[in-house]
Amino acid sequence: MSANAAIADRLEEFADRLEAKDVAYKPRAYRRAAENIAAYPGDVATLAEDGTDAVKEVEGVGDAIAAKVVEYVETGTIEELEDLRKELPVDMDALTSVEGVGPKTVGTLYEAVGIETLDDLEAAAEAGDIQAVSGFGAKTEQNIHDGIDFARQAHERQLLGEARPQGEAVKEYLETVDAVQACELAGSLRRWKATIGDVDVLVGSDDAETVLEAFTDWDGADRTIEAGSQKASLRAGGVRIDLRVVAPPEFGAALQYFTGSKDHNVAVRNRAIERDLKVNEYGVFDVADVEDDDQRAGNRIAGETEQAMYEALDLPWIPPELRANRGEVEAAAQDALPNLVETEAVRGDFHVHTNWSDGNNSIEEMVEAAAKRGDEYVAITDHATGPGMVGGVGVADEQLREQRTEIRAIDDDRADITVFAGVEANIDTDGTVSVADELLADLDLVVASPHAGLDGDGTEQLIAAAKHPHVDIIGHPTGRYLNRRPGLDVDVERLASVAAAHDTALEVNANPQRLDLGGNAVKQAVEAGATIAVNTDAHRPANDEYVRFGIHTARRGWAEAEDVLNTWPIEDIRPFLS
Ligand code: DGT
Ligand code: CA
Ligand code: CA
Ligand code: ZN
Repeated sequence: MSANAAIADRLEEFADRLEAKDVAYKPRAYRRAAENIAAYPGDVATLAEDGTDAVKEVEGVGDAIAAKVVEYVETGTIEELEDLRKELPVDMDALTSVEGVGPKTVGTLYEAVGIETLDDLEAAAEAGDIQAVSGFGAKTEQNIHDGIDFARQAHERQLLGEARPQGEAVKEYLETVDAVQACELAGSLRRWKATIGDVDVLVGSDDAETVLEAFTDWDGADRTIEAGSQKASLRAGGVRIDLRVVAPPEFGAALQYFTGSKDHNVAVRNRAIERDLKVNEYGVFDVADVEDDDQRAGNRIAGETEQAMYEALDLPWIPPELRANRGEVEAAAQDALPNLVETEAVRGDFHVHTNWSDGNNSIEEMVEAAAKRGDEYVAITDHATGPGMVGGVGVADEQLREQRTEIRAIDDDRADITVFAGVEANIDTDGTVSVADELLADLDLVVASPHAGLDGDGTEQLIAAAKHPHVDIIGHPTGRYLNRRPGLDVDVERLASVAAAHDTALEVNANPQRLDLGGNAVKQAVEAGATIAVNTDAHRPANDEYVRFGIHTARRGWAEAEDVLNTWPIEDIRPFLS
């Protein structure tokens, strides 16, 4: 974990524990500070060494919080936090990872039933102790019970958005080591899977010893898990990183093998067998006249590059995102692989928040950030008030009119970028959209998203929204939160064919906590003819980096540039939106 993330984590916990005690306002201030520290481009620990005034440079950090940051950096603990931990000796992180259990619930359940851990929570739910607590009922107890298993499993996998930077950092470091001749990320990280069990890194080198030594010496490592003669594993920022070192002539074979997925590898191996060939992590071998069952037996016909591995099986190279055994080997055999969309093709973003709702920055700042990365258009889509919008972060219809006027003025001022005036409306339990029709008609773009409380699988409500004449994009269609809640079990095929017929795009929300739609769903949507919109749902300029996670998720769904609205030129966007 980076130093900033560690500091932010402590402040988040502080906020949780204050909230558990029902303290007003303060938790929000701590959370805001934590967010800003996590997103701060410099090293906050270095600021802390210069004292509290330096730390106050970070937005949203005042005297009290700055003092705690300095205390934490100097001593490794925060005394007040330690006191709060003693007062409420619960595993806050684990308990709040259960859907529907927030810090306040944790506080209440500790006071009433003495629940400290996930195991306690499960036992209490099974004994009916939770429904006996005032303010809880049998339904709440059942929901909590249902959420426990999911929370347990989820805790074991890392988000792509967290693991990818770790993998890239270690790769960048290894590439500076002389003995390293080739280095690639492999495994689920190379396939851009939404969650990652561990990070796999592959190095081609004749000097494994030196490479492994450099690896375990990496200063991003927290500790070494194991180290052998050809491979080692370490823990860094909460992620396990496995490194394997292979001889350069076998690098391509190892890369193909360790990229997976297992199912893809099985399909590739079967194709080899049909051709009297053998594929494994050492190469492709002609085994027509070979009895020997040694792994390297036979006449090696490929191994140094991945390209050659596939070529030996009469296949073009298959992009890693497609390697899931969902028809990619058959498509490759017929030379019918999709021409996948690239991050560089993105021209704009259709889902951005500002401080008019729960975003962190002004409209001007968000527009400037989009222009700076070279976007040709951006849509400002703050939350509308309505069902599912807790805490009053939504913008009422009247203010939306005002905001539209302001956005139009900013758009007129800027020659370099087109700014669309939009809104993110809620899809209600009956499929209606939470903003007055005549206002929707006056906006350039409407994102309609499910936020809370949709019944059943949500398909009917989403379809109703997709048919709405003013809705342009269905935002994060399943509402999933990776590792936190599974989301609606939407019939994507049906939704997508309606969306296609009504010129409504389906979003790939690129926030690494969501990646919604996910790869499988994108594939169904694209096959049904729907257009995909890859959006950051940015709440601050730094959320820029989400774009690539969204695009690679779209690639997992076989999306080509023309399937993705954000790659279209503005002349084509306008008719799609109107
Ligand atoms: P993860 O780490 O759970 O997110 O998923 P992967 O795909 O990274 O899986 P991992 O780290 O266990 O192994 C990396 C790759 O190595 C995997 O994608 C395919 C290959 N691999 C590992 N074990 C086997 C195996 O038993 N059979 C085959 N065919 N391939 C394997
Ligand atoms: Ca892995
Ligand atoms: Ca692994
Ligand atoms: Zn949003």
